[in-house]
Amino acid sequence: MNTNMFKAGDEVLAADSYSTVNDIPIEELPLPVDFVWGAATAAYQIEGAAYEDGKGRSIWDTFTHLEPSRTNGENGDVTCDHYNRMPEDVELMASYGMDVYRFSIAWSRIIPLGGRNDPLNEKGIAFYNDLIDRLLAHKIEPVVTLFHWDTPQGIYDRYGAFLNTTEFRADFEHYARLCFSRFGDRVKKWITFNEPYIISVFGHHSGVLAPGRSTANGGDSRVEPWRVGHTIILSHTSVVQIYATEFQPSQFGTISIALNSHFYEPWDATSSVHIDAAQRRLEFYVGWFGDPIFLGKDYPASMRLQLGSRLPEFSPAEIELLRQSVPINTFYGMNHYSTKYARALPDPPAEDDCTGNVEEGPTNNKGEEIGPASGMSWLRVAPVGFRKLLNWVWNRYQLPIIVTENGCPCPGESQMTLEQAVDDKFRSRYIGLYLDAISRAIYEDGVPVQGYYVWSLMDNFEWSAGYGPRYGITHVNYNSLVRTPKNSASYLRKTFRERRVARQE
Ligand code: GBH
Repeated sequence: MNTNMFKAGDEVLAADSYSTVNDIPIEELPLPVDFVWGAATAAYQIEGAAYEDGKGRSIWDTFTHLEPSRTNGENGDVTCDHYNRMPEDVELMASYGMDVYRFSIAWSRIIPLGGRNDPLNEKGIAFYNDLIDRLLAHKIEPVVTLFHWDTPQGIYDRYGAFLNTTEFRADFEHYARLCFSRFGDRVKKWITFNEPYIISVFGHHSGVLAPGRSTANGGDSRVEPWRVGHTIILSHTSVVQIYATEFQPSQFGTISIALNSHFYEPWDATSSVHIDAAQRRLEFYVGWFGDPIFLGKDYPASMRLQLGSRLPEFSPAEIELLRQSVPINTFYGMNHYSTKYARALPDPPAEDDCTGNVEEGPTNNKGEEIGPASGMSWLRVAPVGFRKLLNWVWNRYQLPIIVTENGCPCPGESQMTLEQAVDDKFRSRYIGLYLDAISRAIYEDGVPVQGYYVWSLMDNFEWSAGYGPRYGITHVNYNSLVRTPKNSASYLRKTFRERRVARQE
């Protein structure tokens, strides 16, 4: 089986000659006047205060304290301590000139045990109210993710969380209603789940992320990922229906989901076998969730064909619900970092294959690399693939796209002094190139792209890789917790000031 795709760490410590990206020209092409930019974070990665003010434990509090460690010996108990430093962080965002800020709510901070009959934690609710109010006072639009991986431990202990579709769905509906009713007077953009593919496959197949399940660790990698994905799709659909019927008429907001994917180029561009493999890989990554949610129909045919009865069925009533829910999702949230080559595997797929029987990597049949490596070996600079993914998604789903995450660590950044880290030319170039790809997609291809949220506002706890990789446009000293803006923050401010122009077409 393809082990390559599950390596989470793999930091690149030094730039090799090809890794400088200085050879790829940046054009700083225009973007529409109403294009919005901002930064994204997730609760567990920045908040800390893991046991403060009545917060309940999440599966990440558990996972990061397992022995032997599965998170590089590190945890998010304190991380950036954003929970206690939030006012300072909002000032920082204002100084960057951000239009929007995407953050996630820690479910177990507001419902400590997570379930629909469990007590609420008003102190946790007050924290998010304060954050939202401060953002609005600075004219920064809050974009809220309901779920960014930190399942309440309480519901995992009770019924395995995503493994029990009926129970999870009911608890998620209750949690979402609470968020809409307490925050929805001011929050106008909602994202239900962050990256269902990662929750399903990295959490319940390779076990690299919490809850760390795999065949070797109490799970069953042949079936659990598909069950988890099914639960996410139905829970998302219930919650968008709830929003549309109970809240949208008075709150006037929008709601969708954030799907992540690499783009895939065929390993051999002259062979239909590998061209098909690249397409199939995208269907297994994006179509898995996108087709039911945005097209209101069953999983892609390629998935049904390979997975048969391991892939759960939608009942006729569920298909009808999916179909009715399509128009409620008014944008496509895209998390995207890089592109890979897809090579068709010659043998029939393993029973636990999640890829569409594809091997993926950075090099094609001619030995060409897809692009220079960033600070992570999997994260290659490949803006052409980004433009192609924007087109692929638009062609398939016909929805305006918001880039809800994009960014990278610089090569060697984890080993740098503060002065070196702040001078993050590599990151600015990556961002510049990816913004050019957006401009081309908009003006040359006609793809409606509405916004760009850089990952991330600040260096933070990078899941299984701990505090190694630094994705922030703000440096964080994890001893003093001092924040220092990197030059990419000024680059973003400046480039958006200059390249947003009114154009007569
Ligand atoms: C996002 O996940 C998350 O939403 C965010 O929390 C995280 O901090 C950020 O990206 C940076 O990682 O299979 O070889 O491609 C991105 C999920 C994690 C998927 C890394 C791909 C690389 C291994 N990605 N993973 S590979």
